[in-house]
Amino acid sequence: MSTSNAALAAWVNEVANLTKPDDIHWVNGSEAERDELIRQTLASGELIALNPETHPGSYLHRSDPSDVARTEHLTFICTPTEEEAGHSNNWMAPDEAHAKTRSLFQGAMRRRTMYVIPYVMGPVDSPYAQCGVEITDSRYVVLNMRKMTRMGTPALERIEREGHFIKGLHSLGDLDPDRRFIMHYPQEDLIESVGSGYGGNALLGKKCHALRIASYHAREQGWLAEHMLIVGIENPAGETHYVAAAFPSACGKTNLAMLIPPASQAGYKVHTVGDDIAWMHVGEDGRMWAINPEAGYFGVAPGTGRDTNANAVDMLHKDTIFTNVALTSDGQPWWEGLSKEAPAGLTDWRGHPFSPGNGKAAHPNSRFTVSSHQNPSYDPASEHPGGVPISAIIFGGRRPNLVPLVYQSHDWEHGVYVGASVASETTAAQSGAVGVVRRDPMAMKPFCGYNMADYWAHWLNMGGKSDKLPKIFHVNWFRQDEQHRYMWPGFGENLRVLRWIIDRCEGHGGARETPIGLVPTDGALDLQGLDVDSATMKELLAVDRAGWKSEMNEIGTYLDGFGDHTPAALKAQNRRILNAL
Ligand code: OXD
Ligand code: MN
Repeated sequence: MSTSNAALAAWVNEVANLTKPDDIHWVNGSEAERDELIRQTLASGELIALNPETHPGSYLHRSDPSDVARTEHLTFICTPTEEEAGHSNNWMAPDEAHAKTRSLFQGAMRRRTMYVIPYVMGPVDSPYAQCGVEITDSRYVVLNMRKMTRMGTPALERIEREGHFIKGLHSLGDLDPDRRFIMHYPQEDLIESVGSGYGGNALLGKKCHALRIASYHAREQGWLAEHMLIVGIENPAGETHYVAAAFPSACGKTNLAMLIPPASQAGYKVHTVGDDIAWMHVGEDGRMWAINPEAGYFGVAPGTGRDTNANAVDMLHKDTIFTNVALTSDGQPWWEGLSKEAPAGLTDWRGHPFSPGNGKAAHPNSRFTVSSHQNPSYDPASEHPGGVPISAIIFGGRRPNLVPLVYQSHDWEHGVYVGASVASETTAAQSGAVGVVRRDPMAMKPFCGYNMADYWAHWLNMGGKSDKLPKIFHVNWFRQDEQHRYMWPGFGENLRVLRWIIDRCEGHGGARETPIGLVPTDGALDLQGLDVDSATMKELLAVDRAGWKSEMNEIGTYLDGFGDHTPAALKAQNRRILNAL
């Protein structure tokens, strides 16, 4: 196979001349192709077959132990000036970056096959979808891209029709962290990733294309590319509201997207459109419409169990690729949280007999890759070319202290301020220290493809496009008491908070004014049958003025750090709230 698109043919040629693969394979997405890839990866040891009775079509991949998470310090935005990338990104001049990667890609695919993967982010016939081509020497990447994107022949056909595509070049290189780079050239529509096989670094359609490159174009073209789940909540009367929610990595986006209503919320249904990324456009009717550019989930396994996310457990029993989970003696995947006790005879994620003194059985950032069609709560509206209408945008983070369970912004501009000031404890999804509170505006700190402050200005501009935009909220499921116990039960019970949010969007739902925003009045949240005492509830909804003053001062300093680029409107919001406090 090859292509009638001259630019694509020339680029593939150029890459082959540089990387010197033994073979070039154009990925068509067929089942025969998948079967052959699986045969080869089983033979090479890249995949281990799981128990075919309990987990048909499912495999375990053990990555290099130094390659288990996104490496933000090795991720660069390569714009002509450093200012365009902004100080929350790592920047490298395009010439320097090209020179570095050129030497690393030189001959990197010798004795390997080079796979050319045409893919579409979004429903294949959506006007909001975008095409890309990833070239990789990793069969694991090809098999993951099959689940995470719409790829193969239909994607190539769209590229040949439209001509335009984002280029992504990936090689495992030698997996040496000292020779690992994830480079983004937004002005060249190009991504180069070398030295890592980890999802966020290697499945280039996801963070690299659908967030970093797409966010850059979204600003030019007047839409939003966001690190957000999309979920529909259907009430007992059969009306569905969709919300989009941004949380930093490993804060439960997948769980919220697949929420199962608890017994007390009978009659409600939850429909999953996406668990990680939303592309949102203002439609002709003035509402915001969102598509999920992805076709699968690359979810965090630990903590996923029948009591926390039964839909996820149910969707992982076939046709799933697991990465860095533990293995039971009868060939089933296992991770902390799947069951209370670790089964006897477990093999840990490194392939050693599990011993509790030796760390976790599954890596804390171990993952599953699965097609979204396997999710019992999958929403067929995910395939609508025009997307789904969004009623509310929700920001959140992991905040053990201070931040209430939920509050609503006064208006769009205040909502942008709320998004810009999101902070959260770091997790195992990125390499580095875990549990440190850092600012993660709109949960986009690791994913914004240009200057973060210009991104805020773009968000503010979007506010002028319509008076029917979603209302903006902030939630915090992670408040802890003095004994470090979670104060809010979370998971399915979060539906109670989503219902208040939807009530607010419909123009009812009790709320009281506070300097930081609107919080539910007594009785406005449905607490029936909930095991949280009233003192705890009061604390979860309280606004601690002294604590918020220092938070606002910190946010002010943070905003100032972006110099002239920081929109005046955000500084004014900061002053307004400080005065009110
Ligand atoms: C992810 C992440 O994998 O945000 O989605 O790290
Ligand atoms: Mn994510």
